[in-house]
Amino acid sequence: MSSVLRHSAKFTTSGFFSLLSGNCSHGRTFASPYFVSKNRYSSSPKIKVDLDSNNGVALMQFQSPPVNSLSLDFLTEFAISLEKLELDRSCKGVIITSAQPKVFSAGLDILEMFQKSPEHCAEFWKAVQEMWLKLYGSNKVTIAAINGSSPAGGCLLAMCCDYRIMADNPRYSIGLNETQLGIVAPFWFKDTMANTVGHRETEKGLQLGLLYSATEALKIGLVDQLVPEDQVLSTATETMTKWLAIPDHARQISKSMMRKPTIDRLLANKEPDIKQFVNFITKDSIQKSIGMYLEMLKRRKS
Ligand code: CO8
Repeated sequence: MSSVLRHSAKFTTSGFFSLLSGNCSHGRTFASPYFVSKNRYSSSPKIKVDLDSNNGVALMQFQSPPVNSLSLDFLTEFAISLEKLELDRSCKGVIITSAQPKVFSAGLDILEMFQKSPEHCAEFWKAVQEMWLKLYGSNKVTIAAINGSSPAGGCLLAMCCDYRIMADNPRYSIGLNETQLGIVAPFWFKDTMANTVGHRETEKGLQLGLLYSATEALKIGLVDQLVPEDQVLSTATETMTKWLAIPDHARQISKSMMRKPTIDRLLANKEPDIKQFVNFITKDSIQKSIGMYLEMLKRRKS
């Protein structure tokens, strides 16, 4: 299944670029007997997508136990789902949330970077790049409904959205904690964070690998709003209505104006970025750090 998905996924970066070129086509939706106004857009093993035909809002729910880690299969499904929505004119906005308790996403699947061949690491990193290019460059209004912890790649994913609503729960944290694993967030993770919270907070957050509590995240602007856990999704829906009230072309062009220079930087450096990742991640010392981190995760559990 995953190899089929991988082969069918010849991605182009849509979003802003299709807006500029006017290249847009209709996607197909599939009626579900379980939803009156919602179409079960897709229900792949790891991500469920429902599109509400009344308001054009898609709900993308991560359902990859135990912690929605971003494996190669997950990233491939994510890119395909988002591409389908991107090409569907009836879809106006996407709310991203988790169907797993306590975790929005644990970030990149560490096992994809541990004791793997350079070829595998390269393929994995390309999928991470595609996830970021598609989500950060999406023409749709994107809202992260963060109903659990969201470290590292999970934080990146949330930062790619236009607006972030987080559950007001002291047990949840969010941030780019890569240095705690002995690894370094690449320049486009750093750029995304700097674009979200500014240079100084990014400098501190990245060096110390800070995971912020929900309250701290709100204070530095890493999330836009905290609400009780049971209101995360309803608040996301209300917020979406406000964003969708803005004329779409004006909003899209404004978004593009803000994000395109950052996107262009990765587009111009995709291959060197992959090479750099592979060289770095396959080093013995880095593999040792990752191994120790995995051990720590297991020990913490017991
Ligand atoms: N990848 C793979 N497996 C994971 C991950 C992950 N990111 N996170 C957790 N798991 C596994 C655990 O090892 C555990 O496995 P097992 O059941 O076999 O022991 C299982 O998932 C459940 O984990 P927990 O018991 O810890 O679940 P909790 O609900 O208690 O906690 C958390 C959930 C808070 C998400 C916690 O699991 C956690 O902190 N995980 C680590 C998150 C993390 O540090 N992620 C960083 C990933 S690196 C990244 O995203 C960017 C890398 C950029 C690379 C740049 C290189 C150049």
